[in-house]
Amino acid sequence: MKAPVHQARRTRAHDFAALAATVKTWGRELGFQAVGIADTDLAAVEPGLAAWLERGFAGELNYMRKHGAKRTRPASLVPGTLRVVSARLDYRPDAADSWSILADGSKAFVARYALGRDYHKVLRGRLQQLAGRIEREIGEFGYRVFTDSAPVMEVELARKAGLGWRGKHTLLLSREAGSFFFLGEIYTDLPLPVDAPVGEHCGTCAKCLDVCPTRAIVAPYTLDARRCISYLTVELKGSIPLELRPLVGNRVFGCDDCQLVCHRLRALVAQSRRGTRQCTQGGARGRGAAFAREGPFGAGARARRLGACASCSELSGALRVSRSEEPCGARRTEADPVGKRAPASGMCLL
Ligand code: B12
Ligand code: SF4
Ligand code: SF4
Repeated sequence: MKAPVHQARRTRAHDFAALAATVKTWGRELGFQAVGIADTDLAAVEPGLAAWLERGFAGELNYMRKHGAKRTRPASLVPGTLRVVSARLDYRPDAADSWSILADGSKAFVARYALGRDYHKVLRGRLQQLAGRIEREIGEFGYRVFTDSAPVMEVELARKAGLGWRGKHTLLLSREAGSFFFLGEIYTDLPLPVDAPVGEHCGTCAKCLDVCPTRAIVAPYTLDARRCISYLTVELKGSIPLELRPLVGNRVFGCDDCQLVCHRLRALVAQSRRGTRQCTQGGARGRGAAFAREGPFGAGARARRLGACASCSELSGALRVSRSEEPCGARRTEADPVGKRAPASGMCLL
């Protein structure tokens, strides 16, 4: 991968509008469901990010406080960046059983995003291939690829690139996929034409705020990460605060409640159930299968190490589960993934 963006040596003038269209076609060929292009002006969200940090909503997410203005000024992170090519990769749509797993105390719920391969590697690989195709077409150019791997405002950039609108749960939503997708991007010095944002469709709905077990969405578009079960079960290094434990329930890795309740996702799940949902990944097992079948590692593998079956989220027989109101004292270490999950879920996995 090219390190800093440098001035491209382009031997001929390019039709950047045609190139943008070609990049989107290649993106689809590489398995992305949508690709859009944004400029780098994030001035409108800078005050919101600063306020979020100031209110302490980042909790122990120290990486959110580092890097100064690099997060909101792409050219400070990668000098020369003019445009951001933003890409959407859908993950498993088979959310139909989620509520029944959540309601069954003998099962452990793993957020749907964690059931496939490590998305960082999958997206990065595909974005790198996309950049490689551009390079073969136009010659050397400046770029870097990212996915959840650097100080990048991914959701806002994707919104600007027309990939969807911001839901009140703060995630990006699209008509086709709800919010069950990952985002990744290519920072580039190519002056590609930008896409227009799409309209927002939340209206007066507030279901995601109401359903959140820990009331982490403290206002529309504002999340207190310290209360979010995703933070508590995936990011937090210490024990989960006692008062939040009963609310975490059997969610052992991440949380999807605010997405599952959303009418956009529910519509897609219903289509999936009826078999009328069109496969967008070309796999015989339906949308999401291509992503899932690439092999187990990353978050999915971490979940499996806990004894949670990737496809049904049932606890394996190897683990006996007992409920514990008290902190079990287990601490996260790389060598002891079970111990590290136990306090998170409020369950003692002995
Ligand atoms: C930190 C982080 C978290 C934290 C905090 C989440 C958060 N909402 O901030 C925690 C650990 C809780 C988390 C959880 C999850 N995450 Co996360 N996370 C990130 C990360 C690394 C940074 C997000 C960030 O910048 N937060 C800071 C806040 C301040 O930013 P913001 O939400 O954009 O805030 C703006 C809005 O509030 C806006 N705003 C304020 N008022 C208003 C009003 C209106 C009208 C509007 C429109 C906007 C607006 O202004 C603010 C400032 O810009 C991104 C990857 C990345 N580099 O971007 C992934 C990312 C957002 N996460 C992702 C995922 C999948 C999840 C989970 C679904 C995982 C799970 N199932 O458990 C949950 C969802 C929880 C939720 N409801 O957000 C995906 C989301 C994809 C998508 N469809 O949008 C991302 C993009 C990773 C990726 N590459 O795919 N995550
Ligand atoms: S992921 Fe769960 S805990 Fe976090 S905001 Fe959504 S519903 Fe609330
Ligand atoms: S549940 Fe309602 S408010 Fe929340 S993201 Fe979906 S449409 Fe928007």
